[in-house]
Amino acid sequence: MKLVASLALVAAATLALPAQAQFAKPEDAIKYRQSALTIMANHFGRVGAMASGRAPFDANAAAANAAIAETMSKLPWAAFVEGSGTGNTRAKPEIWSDNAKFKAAAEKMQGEMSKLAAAAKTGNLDNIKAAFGPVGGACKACHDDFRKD
Ligand code: ASC
Repeated sequence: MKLVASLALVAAATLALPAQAQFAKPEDAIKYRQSALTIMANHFGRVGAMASGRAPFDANAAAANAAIAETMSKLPWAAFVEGSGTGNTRAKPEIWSDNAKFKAAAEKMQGEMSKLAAAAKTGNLDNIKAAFGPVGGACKACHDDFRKD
């Protein structure tokens, strides 16, 4: 079916995007990953406000925000290119010297964020509360090891 084929192409192009990300200058890569993480944190924070009761629970908003955070969670990693560890960045050299560990930490966060997005889709606040903490823990673990204070 043509439509299915077209959708598959779009999906493939979208998934291939991060891996193909090209940056003219190290600063561009730094700006890109900081931007992605900023947007992710903003939408993750909106879900957190509901999970903690600081904002009224709105199931549709929670699902939409968690979906955005999940999408954003996939983007920063291709921008940790070699040579982008100095300048306007708190990235630690260990990102590149211990890259397998960094990748594992990044994947852990993405996995927890996907679980949060799935929980938010259920429309059940208790499911969201249960899935929220592990995401924050994964953010923190990576910051502890790979981000300067
Ligand atoms: C957030 C955010 C982070 C993490 C971290 C978790 O909402 O912006 O960087 O959670 O604070 O400890």
